[in-house]
Amino acid sequence: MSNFPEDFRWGAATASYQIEGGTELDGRGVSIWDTFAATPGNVVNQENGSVACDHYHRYADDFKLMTELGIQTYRFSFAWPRFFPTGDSVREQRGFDFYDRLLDSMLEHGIEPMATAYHWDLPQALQDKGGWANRDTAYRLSDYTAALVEAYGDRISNWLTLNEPWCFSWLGYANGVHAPGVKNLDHAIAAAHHTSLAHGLASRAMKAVNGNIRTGIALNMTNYRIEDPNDPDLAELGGLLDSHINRWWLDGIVHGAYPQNLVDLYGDKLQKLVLPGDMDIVKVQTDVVGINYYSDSFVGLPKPTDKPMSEGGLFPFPQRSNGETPAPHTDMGWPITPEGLHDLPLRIARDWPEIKELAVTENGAAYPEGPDENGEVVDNRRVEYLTSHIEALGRAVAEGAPVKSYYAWSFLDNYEWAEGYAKRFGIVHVDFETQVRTPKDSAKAYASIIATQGDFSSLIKS
Ligand code: GCO
Repeated sequence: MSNFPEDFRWGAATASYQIEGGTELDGRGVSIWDTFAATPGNVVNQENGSVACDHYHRYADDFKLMTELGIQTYRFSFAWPRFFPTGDSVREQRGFDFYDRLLDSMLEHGIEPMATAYHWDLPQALQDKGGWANRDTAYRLSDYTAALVEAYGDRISNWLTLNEPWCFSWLGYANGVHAPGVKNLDHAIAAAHHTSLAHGLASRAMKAVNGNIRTGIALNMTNYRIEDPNDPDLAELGGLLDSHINRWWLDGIVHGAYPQNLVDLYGDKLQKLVLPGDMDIVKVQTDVVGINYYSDSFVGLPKPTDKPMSEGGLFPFPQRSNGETPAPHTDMGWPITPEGLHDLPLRIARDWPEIKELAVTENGAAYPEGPDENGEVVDNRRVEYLTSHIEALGRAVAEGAPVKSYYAWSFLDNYEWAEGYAKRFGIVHVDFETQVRTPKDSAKAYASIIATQGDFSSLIKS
């Protein structure tokens, strides 16, 4: 018996810079990730997305493989620099034409699109003017997303404005481990506000073009497990972390206000950025919230590695976080905590009941397994990760969490940002020398889950 309703949708997710390649083709402009990857020391083996999975030329075969696995919906992202190479109003028609072909192929294969307008590949020309630390970028994103809906709103119903604004604000502008590699607290706080503004502006601009579409946002979220909730310092830190990762964008969208503990902490660094009327823009009808969930976070005794931001730490507050996390871990060093995908959707439904639909827009694990002597990819740990998380999600759905879809991250092994190609998240193996795709055992397990609508009783071998 499955916990998932008949209309629950099963998908897979990717992102433009991570799979497309073709970064020099058809007038595409330079993105901040091209620049960041070209800077020695930023990315493992100084790898970049110039070829990646060559999806730019192989998308039809990839969609064929998706249909063979029974994948019903595909979360992909548009590359802003293909449409507007310098981030202003100068259009590159070849970019529009490429995604026209890609979308038609997707639809011909019977796959329902979910489009992410921005998945981190900002035109470099905008970064040259400050990027997300510059308020104007929010308005440029709004114009860009309106142009996307004008071109594709007749074929795409489900749109996400931004992917993980926390990541590209704080990893990009606070500790600089992601593009554009800035290390500046003021810029990070500005990016955190301007991305909220961008979602509000873009959501309205997109619906003004086509009122039939649904707009959303994908947020990386987690459950903060505090080792000793009775420890006032840990409780305070857990509250700051929860506001920082989980509440900032959702409180803005739903309540038109940022979490008070961060407003107090940031003080004038934030107040000077928030102009009259901004929070009325930030507060916006959001039809679906995408949850990118990988693992829980543990707030406990300090670790020697905990550093303040001034020494490269990640958070703008006293670093007493991240106690030793329980094993086992994935190849990214993330603890494996499937119950978190039961708890988190229910927490969101409890704390933000105004959000009527949730989607798990990313969930998956990095493991290195490749083809064995028989050409099979036996990735039992990823099979276990996916089945345990989907089983936990099913219980949350049965308990009332309004989750309507699940997207495995990722369909293909791909460019894992600063890790380059060293970390493999795909349910399909990619040989980056030959571009040969090989469905892993996890792809076959996922196909079974889809075929049985997540009925694990039928999957558990008798
Ligand atoms: C993210 C991005 C993905 C990553 C994935 C694994 O969540 O960071 O959306 O592009 O590749 O999450 O880190």
